[in-house]
Amino acid sequence: LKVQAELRHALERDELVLWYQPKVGLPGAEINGVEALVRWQHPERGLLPPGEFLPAAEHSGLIAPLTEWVLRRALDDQAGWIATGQDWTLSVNISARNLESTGFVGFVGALLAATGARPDRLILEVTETALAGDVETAMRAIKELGTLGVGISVDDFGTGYTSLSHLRGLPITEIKIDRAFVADVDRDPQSQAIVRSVIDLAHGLGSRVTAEGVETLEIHRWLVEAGCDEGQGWLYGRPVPWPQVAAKVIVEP
Ligand code: G
Ligand code: G
Ligand code: MN
Ligand code: NA
Repeated sequence: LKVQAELRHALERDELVLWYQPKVGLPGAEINGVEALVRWQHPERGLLPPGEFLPAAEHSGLIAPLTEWVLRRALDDQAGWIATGQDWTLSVNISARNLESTGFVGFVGALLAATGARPDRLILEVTETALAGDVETAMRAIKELGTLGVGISVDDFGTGYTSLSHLRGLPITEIKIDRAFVADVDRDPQSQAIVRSVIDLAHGLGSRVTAEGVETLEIHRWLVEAGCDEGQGWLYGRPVPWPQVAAKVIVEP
């Protein structure tokens, strides 16, 4: 309860901050886009990671204003980097609760119209578990978001409980392979089989595929060889405030 009251104040006092992590094209690792990752600059406890306050936000109804704050701020930052000539896509994580709330799609549409942001440069990341709750409502919202022209990404793919049948008919533009499978993909035959099939599945559905948690050059090389489209992870760049976003470019013979 204390954290809820504090979080309400945090939203009013603008204590949340967004950091961005690069998403890079393979094989060269040029920046294709960035993912916004929220933090809370708490007056006493310092910079808090999302795991410390997102669950409370989701249980208290504060996730709606929080996601709205994130989308507004992130689109504003994106306008800043577009002004400096960086045509990066913007990925924003949304919660299952957002998809269940009636005003959400309308909010996104109105915000795009008000800011003039290009819908096809915005990607909304939905975790697989978002499709495991009120599936009908979530699927309807995702279809409506697709109609707005925004990209839809399935985050942490492979760890949730989604039936593959839920993917059918959804306007999915990207699948992100969970870092649990990526961490040892250069060494473990089972991870290799799983990652290869997700790459195949994504391409078969006409989507792009992104590997999360790329930490080493060996993993990067394996993903390039396997035909993965994009990577994200500490090898290329950690989350940072947007003016500092840069990626380690990989040049191989
Ligand atoms: O940045 P970090 O690795 O601590 O993120 C931890 C988790 O928090 C990730 O799974 C990420 O998807 C989630 N997350 C980060 N920012 C946001 C946000 O703005 N909204 C939502 N709903 N989840 C977020
Ligand atoms: O679930 P989601 O993809 O939204 O989570 C993003 C989270 O993953 C962020 O909190 C980010 O800090 C973390 N992350 C990003 N790259 C790496 C990485 O290479 N290794 C590890 N262990 N975590 C990462
Ligand atoms: Mn994500
Ligand atoms: Na993820």
